[in-house]
Amino acid sequence: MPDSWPRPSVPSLPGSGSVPSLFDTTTGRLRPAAPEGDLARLYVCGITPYDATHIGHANTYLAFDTLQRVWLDAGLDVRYAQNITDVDDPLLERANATGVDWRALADSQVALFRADMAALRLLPPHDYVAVTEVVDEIAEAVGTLKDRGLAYAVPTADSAGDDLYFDIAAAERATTWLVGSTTQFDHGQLLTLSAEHGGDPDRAGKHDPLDPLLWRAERAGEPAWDSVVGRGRPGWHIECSVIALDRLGADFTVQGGGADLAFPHHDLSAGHAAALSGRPLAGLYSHAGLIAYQGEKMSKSLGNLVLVSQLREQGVPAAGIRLALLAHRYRDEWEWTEQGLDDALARLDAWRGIRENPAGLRALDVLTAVRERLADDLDTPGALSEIDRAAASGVDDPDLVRSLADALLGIDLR
Ligand code: 5CA
Ligand code: ZN
Repeated sequence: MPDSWPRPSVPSLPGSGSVPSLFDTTTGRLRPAAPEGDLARLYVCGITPYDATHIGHANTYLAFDTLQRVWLDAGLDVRYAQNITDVDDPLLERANATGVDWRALADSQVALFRADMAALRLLPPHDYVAVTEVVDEIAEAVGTLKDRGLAYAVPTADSAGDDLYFDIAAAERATTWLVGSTTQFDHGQLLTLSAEHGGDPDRAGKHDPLDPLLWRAERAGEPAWDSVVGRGRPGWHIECSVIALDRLGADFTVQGGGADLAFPHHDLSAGHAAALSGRPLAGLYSHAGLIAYQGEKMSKSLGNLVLVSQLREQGVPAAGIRLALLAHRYRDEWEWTEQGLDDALARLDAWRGIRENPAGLRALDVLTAVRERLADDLDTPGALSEIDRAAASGVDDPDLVRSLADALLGIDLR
């Protein structure tokens, strides 16, 4: 398993906070993000390492960092798993286009990502799993689906083997999962989203246009592994189902990622997991809003990127980057601007200057207010405004405010 990154310290605070409510993509409502026992289990989809961490990625990982901090403050234990999609079409295309070996490209970008995550003081996953480490497990899962009649072969023109697809209709008969059921989308939207996010609704020979690829038979010039389902490489959704089931078990607490993953990725991962385990993948599906820049969604494919590493090289403190992101509700969609960063740096200065004032706010009241805000669907803008008020008026115990900013928001003011 690749190393994740060093764990930042999390100060303990007096008393405890509440288990938060989160917006649930399945129902379109707020629901308690509560485990059955004392262990909250979280899976957040990791990067496809062909370009370094941009502000959109940072926002998504920060959302689920905040969730973990709130869980820890509520007295829960947390088990957190994240994957690395280190073999997939966009990575291989970028490697080919730039003449770099795909493994070297992935290694360099994962190293940069880890350095960015550490600098941003994001809590590291306990399980950080690259797809190339678990190809055998994924192939075995695909074989199981095939044995159960939930996968079928589609012949390929240009290779010896067959591609394997997930049979959505058969899986719907065999489980309680229905395609799209973890989302609010209608069937037409599912088709559009499938085509936009790695699916191939027009591929001939499929039973249903939405059926996703489970295993891609070897093509000339592409990496491939020998396996129980032939020589090839894993499809996308099955990687996360298998890693999550293996590391967290079925029906874990929260499945997280950016809003672009709600369909097809998380929904079809849930379908695969239901077909493999007979249980739901997760209790709650949570999605962070997509960050735009220069009028369009920030994306590696469009190239309109603000990289965390560039900001760090320019000397922007990581706490300033965090505050620029935390000034927005995690699931809002918004555009990154220089002004937003300047405002965050001014706020960081104000917080660093918080003074002791026996006649000012009580730090314990600030803590209570921040906890209430965060328990309400991670309302970080609300939490920030509570600390703004404390910084403006002074508090009886500035150390407690510094500790709560660190523990709950990951902002180091010392
Ligand atoms: N490897 C897959 C997930 S298994 C993947 O989507 N990789 S990624 O590198 O494209 O994205 C990593 C994470 O960042 C995903 O959760 C994705 O939803 C999120 N993300 C990508 N672009 C943005 C953006 N502009 N704003 C917010 N989050 C984003
Ligand atoms: Zn994923």
